[in-house]
Amino acid sequence: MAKQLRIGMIGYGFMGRAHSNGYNRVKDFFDLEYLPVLQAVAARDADKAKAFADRWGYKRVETDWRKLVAADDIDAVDICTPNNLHAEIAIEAAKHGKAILCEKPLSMDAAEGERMCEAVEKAGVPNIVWYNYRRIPAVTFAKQIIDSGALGRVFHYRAEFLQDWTINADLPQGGAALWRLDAAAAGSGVTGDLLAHCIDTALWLNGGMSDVTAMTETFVKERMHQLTGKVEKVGIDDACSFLCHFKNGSLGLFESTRYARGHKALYTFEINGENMSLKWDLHDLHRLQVFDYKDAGPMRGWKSVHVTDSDHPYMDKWWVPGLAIGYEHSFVHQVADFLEAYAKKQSAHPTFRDALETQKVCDAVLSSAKSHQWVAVT
Ligand code: NAI
Ligand code: SOE
Repeated sequence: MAKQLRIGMIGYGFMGRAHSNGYNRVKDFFDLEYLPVLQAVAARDADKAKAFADRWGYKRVETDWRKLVAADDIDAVDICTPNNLHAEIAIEAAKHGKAILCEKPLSMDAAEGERMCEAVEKAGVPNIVWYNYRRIPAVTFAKQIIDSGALGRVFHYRAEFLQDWTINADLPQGGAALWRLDAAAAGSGVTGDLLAHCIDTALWLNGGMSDVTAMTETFVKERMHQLTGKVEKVGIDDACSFLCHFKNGSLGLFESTRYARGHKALYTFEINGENMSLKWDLHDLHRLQVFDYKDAGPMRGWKSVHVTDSDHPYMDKWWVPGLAIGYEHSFVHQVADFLEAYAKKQSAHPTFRDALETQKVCDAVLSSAKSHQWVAVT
């Protein structure tokens, strides 16, 4: 009989659903000492929270997250709220000795993130941040290849995350669904929302960055604010591009925007080493493109590896070789890895401390865009 980890979830939007699906599915596919129990969900609207709880199988609801993080029947708190609430909830949950799974970005800025790290480390509670793209099998496979040393010296890393959903100048900012356009709720625009994913993956695959130079743009400068009813200045970055030096001597190039007409969620990365290059694209997420310099002769070329065989990361848990899985499985994998570490009283990666490194890069990027100078990542 598996031991129980009773989950208290805060927020029932997009990520509330993705995580709940992860908790529900994990028991069917992974053999684990601990299994999640959907104990309670907290949200301000009692009826909506109840409807969510009934649909996904939560036992009860709270309308005040403070009650949820203090409750005796909760072992782990899952933070699925807009970014401006992550720190307050996490610090309170740590005081109550709860394990914490927090959505990305960790915090509004690095100073706030540092306080979150100190809180979980002082309390000694397992913690993780939902940078879920790490756990798409083709991305984890890229990590294994890079760690094996097969690339040799790395020269370049480039990544982009492109969307197009805010081009309409009549779109309001703030409030439900549109909090991402409100700097007070989101912290920043594409830098913290989209580039944070690219940065997390890059730091994981290619190590730390030493400095950055960036430019940002806010194409629509004023929008109606849904909460105040007034037209207000837009404080977020709509687009951001930056260059960086990695500590291993390689050069980085990153771009993100919500103004790339036609692109909904094009996350791609590429890494070029002296012996091998790897390329990945979220739209074709089960494939890893590999160029191996060892494949000399007229047949050399890019290989498209279908990362669906049982010797590929996580794939032995799913279907027969050749059958693909999708976006939602990255959350199932993250739950499984979290639970496995939890059983050993450890944290799975990325921990709050790991995610703070991404926050430091975001801060440096935003500071460079303002000053038009190279900024050290400290
Ligand atoms: P959403 O807008 O769909 O849901 C946010 C939820 O938070 C809503 O249920 C809202 O009612 C609730 N909420 C807001 N204020 C609250 C309060 N004071 N008390 C309790 N609940 C409150 O947002 P979404 O897309 O689920 O984003 C949530 C977080 O997840 C954000 O930090 C975002 O950056 C992150 N995210 C991460 C993704 C990933 O790929 N890992 C994908 C999408 C979002
Ligand atoms: C924004 O549209 C968004 O949902 C981000 O918030 C997520 O982090 C990203 O994974 C997909 O796009």
